[in-house]
Amino acid sequence: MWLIRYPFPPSAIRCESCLVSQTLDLISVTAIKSARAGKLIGRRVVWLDQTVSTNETAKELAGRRAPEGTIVLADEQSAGKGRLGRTWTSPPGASILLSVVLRPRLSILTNLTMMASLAATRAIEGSTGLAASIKWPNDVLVAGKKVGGILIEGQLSGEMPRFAVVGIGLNVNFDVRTAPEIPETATSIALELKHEFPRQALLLALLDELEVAYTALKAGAAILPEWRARLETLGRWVKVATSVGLIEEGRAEDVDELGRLLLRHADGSLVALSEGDVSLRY
Ligand code: BT5
Repeated sequence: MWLIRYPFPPSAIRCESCLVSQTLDLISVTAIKSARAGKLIGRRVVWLDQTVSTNETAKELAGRRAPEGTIVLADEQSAGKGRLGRTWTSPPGASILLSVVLRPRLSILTNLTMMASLAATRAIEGSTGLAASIKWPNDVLVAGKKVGGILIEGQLSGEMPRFAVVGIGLNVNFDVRTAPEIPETATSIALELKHEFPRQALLLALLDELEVAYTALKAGAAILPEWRARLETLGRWVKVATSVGLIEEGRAEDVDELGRLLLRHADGSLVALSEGDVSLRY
């Protein structure tokens, strides 16, 4: 199948339509499997050259009793998903597209975005040396720009979670400037480093950090303080657009144990928001 590819760096061979198999930055499934031996995250590895969305594949597998820790990885998504029906853009072979099947207890379900964004920022810093931060609730930032996003989906059985899928997309060797649908507030690891970076190294670091953060979360260890410290949103005057069409404006004062944003309105009243899109004012 012929596909549009966004080359990086722009000065490199320009190829408007390349075969996926010509992708240079390969991920080795064998190396991932051996690195994850004996671990929870990645105990089963599903690699797909192409899929609709790794989250969709992971949900399907989870519904068919895939064990906790199963990971789904793809080189390309034909309909990558953001929150609220939005699209996640990724050219073939240039991004990390990962979904993890988890079976968390109810009490930690709302902390999964916190856990995943913390793991992603730690992995970026540890493997690339770039400083990374978080824009509440689910944006992973480098140099103040969006380098990745988190999408948590799941299914409940009565009140109990049947499974959760943690979807993580990271722009690695993606020249986001070539994709008109992506806002100017986006970046990639390669753009920030000014050279290409092996996806494999970042992916292995990410799986390690997910293991550490999820183990801590399950054990009841506090991951909130570090997540809070990485939130660039706090202390700023923000506007939050919620999915039900409300606009809340005020100072992003703090976050609570559930990961909700505590917003102080100009009249002094406080509201706890569990979701929304933040625009930073100042
Ligand atoms: C997110 O949604 O940021 C969650 C993205 C999750 C993607 C992963 S990839 C693996 C797994 N499988 C999936 O199908 N999804 C997950 P949200 O906060 O709603 O942001 C979406 C918005 O970000 C879009 O409407 C665009 O404005 C912008 N956007 C789209 N692609 C982008 C990219 N590659 N980099 C930066 N911004 C992007």
